[in-house]
Amino acid sequence: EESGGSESAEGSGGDELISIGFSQVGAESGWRAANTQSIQDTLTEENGFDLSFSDAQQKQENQIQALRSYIQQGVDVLAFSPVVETGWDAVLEEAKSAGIPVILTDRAVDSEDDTLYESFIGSDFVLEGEMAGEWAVEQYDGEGYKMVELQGTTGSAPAIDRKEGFGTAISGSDIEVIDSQTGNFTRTEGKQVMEGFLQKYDDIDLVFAHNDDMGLGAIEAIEAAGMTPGEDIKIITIDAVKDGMQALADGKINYIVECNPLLGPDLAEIAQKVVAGEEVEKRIVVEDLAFDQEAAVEALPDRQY
Ligand code: GZL
Repeated sequence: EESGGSESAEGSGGDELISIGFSQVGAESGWRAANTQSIQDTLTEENGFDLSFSDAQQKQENQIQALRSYIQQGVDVLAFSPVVETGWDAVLEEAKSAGIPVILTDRAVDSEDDTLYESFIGSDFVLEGEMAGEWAVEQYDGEGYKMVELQGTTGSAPAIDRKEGFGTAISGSDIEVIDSQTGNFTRTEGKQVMEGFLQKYDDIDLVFAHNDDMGLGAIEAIEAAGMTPGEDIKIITIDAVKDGMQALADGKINYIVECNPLLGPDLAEIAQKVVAGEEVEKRIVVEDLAFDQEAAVEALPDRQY
């Protein structure tokens, strides 16, 4: 029978599912795996969605291709996590012309025209960098520490913003950044870059890695060089995924700022509102905690990801 009244919260009335096309960055890190799990576990048929999901292997051209194919399919709504900030205006204009609303999750785009997307759901990466840097200053200022930085994917919002936030926080301290390179958010590349730093410098005191996975790679390199991570060389990372929290509890990392990957529920709620033609907030900031070694031991048993 006809579904009367306004569309139900579970979807656009009755048996009709909301078709959503999602372009994911890739599968580069533990964070990304948890983020993908959250989206796939939430945007299900029983929750009123018909999800089309694609993994772009961290390539922007693959994301643009996926978004174009979803536009062709005529999905009700598009969502994606932009691998880098720039280069999206054309495909976002195409979505707008096709009358298909777009939701950003996790990472931001640099588009001037914010009518190109309905909402951006994600953490405040500058704040994450500041939280990490402020702890470093509290713990290590005044000791002439030399620091190396493992940056995330070049041009990505988290890499740009975490670097900015950390740099601002340590600017009044005597912590000296002696080198900074991208490890592309992966464990393998984090290890390779750290090996290079260890060959180049013999006085590294601190590593700031933009995510746990690169920090875990740095741990492997530090141990292979016969040193003790967390003691000879301190490590601060961002994400707080299970492997990172275990290393923190084991004393191999000194501090982790969380970046919550469980964005599925927020995305589902915003997508339902957008399809129902309701107003949605342009920016939804996900709250992040932070953990030292003691807090990690406490929190580990209950961690969902
Ligand atoms: C942050 C997210 C970053 C994580 C990395 O929201 O975009 O990408 O910090 C992931 O682990 O690869």
